[in-house]
Amino acid sequence: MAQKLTPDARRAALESLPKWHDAEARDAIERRFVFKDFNQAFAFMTRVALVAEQMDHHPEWFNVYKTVDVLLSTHDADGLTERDVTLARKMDAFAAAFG
Ligand code: HBI
Repeated sequence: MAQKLTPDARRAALESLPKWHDAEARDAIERRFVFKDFNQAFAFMTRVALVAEQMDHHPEWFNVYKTVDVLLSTHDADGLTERDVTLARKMDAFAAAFG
């Protein structure tokens, strides 16, 4: 089972993920993605879904039209783990590719 990040590791992770921020009421990180339109937003979600399945690690997300709000946390660890950081990096890369 993935272990919760230590405070130092968590701080370093967030510094390496400048577009993400701490969630309010949970040991989690959040980011808002805004795309050109709904098609791009959903294409992004589809691409992420494939990786989430491969990783067996899934985002908590909310989509309205061209916006996708994402929260990442590890349910098994009830907090932020390396798996969340890895998925966040992959999501940033996919979003950058979508332009
Ligand atoms: N996704 N974010 C997240 N956190 C988990 O703990 C998690 C998951 N996807 C699948 C998963 N765990 C399974 O490994 C467990 O539910 C068995």
